[in-house]
Amino acid sequence: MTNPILSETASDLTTGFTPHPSAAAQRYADAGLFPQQPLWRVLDQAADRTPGAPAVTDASTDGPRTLTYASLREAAIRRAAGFTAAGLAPGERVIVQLNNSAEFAITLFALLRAGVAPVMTLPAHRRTEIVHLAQSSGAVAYITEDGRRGFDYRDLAGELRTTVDTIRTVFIDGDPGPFTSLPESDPGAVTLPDAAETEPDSPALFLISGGTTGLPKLIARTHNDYAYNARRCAEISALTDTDTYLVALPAAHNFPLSCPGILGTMIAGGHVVLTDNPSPDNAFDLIERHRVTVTALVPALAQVWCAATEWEPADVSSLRLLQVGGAKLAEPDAIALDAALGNVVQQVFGMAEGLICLTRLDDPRELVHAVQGAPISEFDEIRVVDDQGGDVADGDEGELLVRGPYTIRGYYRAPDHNLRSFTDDGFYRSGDKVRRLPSGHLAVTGRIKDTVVRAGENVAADDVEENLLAHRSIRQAAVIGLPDDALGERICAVVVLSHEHPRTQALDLSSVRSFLTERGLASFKLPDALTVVPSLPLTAVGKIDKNALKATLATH
Ligand code: OOB
Repeated sequence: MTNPILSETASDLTTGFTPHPSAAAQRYADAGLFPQQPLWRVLDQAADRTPGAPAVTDASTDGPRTLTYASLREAAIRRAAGFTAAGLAPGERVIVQLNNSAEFAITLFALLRAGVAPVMTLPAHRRTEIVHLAQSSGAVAYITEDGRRGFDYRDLAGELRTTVDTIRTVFIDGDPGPFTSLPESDPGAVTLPDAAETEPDSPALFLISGGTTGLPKLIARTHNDYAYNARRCAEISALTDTDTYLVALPAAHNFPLSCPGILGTMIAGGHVVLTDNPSPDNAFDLIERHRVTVTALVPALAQVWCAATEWEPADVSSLRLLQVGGAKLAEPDAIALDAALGNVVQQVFGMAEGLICLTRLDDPRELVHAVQGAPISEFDEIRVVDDQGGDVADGDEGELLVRGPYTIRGYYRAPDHNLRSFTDDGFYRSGDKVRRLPSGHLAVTGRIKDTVVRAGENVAADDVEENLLAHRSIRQAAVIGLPDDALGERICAVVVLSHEHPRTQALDLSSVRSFLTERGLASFKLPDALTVVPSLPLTAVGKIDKNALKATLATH
């Protein structure tokens, strides 16, 4: 099957890539924001500075394996030579789908060294997403692993090869079956690209859009913008070579990859520990064993960690920064985390498309609990607009639009989406509803399109959710609209009970409605149905997946 979007020049990396307009690019470059080097140099420079320092520890296997910066660089160069000898050429795209491991780091840097652009898919992606991403990127190879962890990616590889005809090679970490093992070659036997051959404003890698509607889109991040993203996050989080960062979320996601994540930790010369098991019993042990200082979680996992501090015996006092982002961290949860772990929370509001907001280390704790952060760059241009596109006053709610040095000007090879997702003057329409404080901090209040249209009234899901979360018995809440003959849509509240709720008692709709009424919620916003579930479905990175919920509940 060939992709009709792709033209004859589809093999070219920059076909379908939207760079910054030249005036903006010049302004960013003149300000010295960008390193003007291939992203590969992040590892190369750390290996020059501190060759013997630990770079990555793979805690995903039974016997942990540590690579120093020098040995990681050497392994990456040998693998880059292997990929080149196997026929991968500079500018080509490959799909990478690996679990958190040292192989992930070696492979990522190997591809960057070989000038090949990885498409950073997540382990939870399946056939629909992988086929779509391979087609839209024109990928020539698929790099994944065997069936060690309950899912056999070699089956997916077989389907991919028969469906997408650009895929020439499949490389497997582990038992390759009918495919090829991850390669290694003598770098003397091949020609790897020179730093000077890399255009630093061209795509270094592709992230996947996190949206839960439709198929994911490709986000091209350049050598310059991605290094800048990682460096600013590392500076704001005050990372140094004494820090150890635990990768507990899927490593290919922007948050643990570059905010500051793996790349930011390496820019600072620190140590990266990777695990694919973020459960508190495993993660707390790793924090104790490796004296982990920084890690990043989504709110659902952070809640689990917070509860586990009550019974897990491991000493986690080395942790100085617990970054939480990807979805809204409720204020009571932020307060509880700070209390349980000692004022370690940093809120992170970010997107693969670019903009990253962080709370600052010296922000008052009350502010850290209440807002999702402030932009990391003085060059980030933020607008908060009403539905006519006019700017709202500070403190008022509106849609967040953003433009800046590390925010894309267009999705890769998606002209139709770009017409909708970007303004004429190049602002990205995030779809997020925010309030901006005079200090520049942003509080995220919801998604602009996340509404239930009930009997002609528009009800914002987040409004009802926030009020539900104030109920002692409710730990998590998702409000969705379900088709209804009489109302158009009916409001369905799906909740997870808190530990404070008496086990023997049901939570009933009428008592929840009375509770919400007492809080002052308008009667047309009250849920028509209440469903109690043991847990909510999550996306590939661990955000509440409302589409999955709607699909399950609509069939009931
Ligand atoms: C991160 O990136 P994506 O691309 O998976 O998702 C971006 C979207 C945002 O537009 C927003 O809707 C939501 O996820 N989001 C948050 C949030 N952080 C992200 N909503 C509320 N509060 C937050 N703190 O999710 C991502 C990328 C880099 C760093 C952190 C998260």
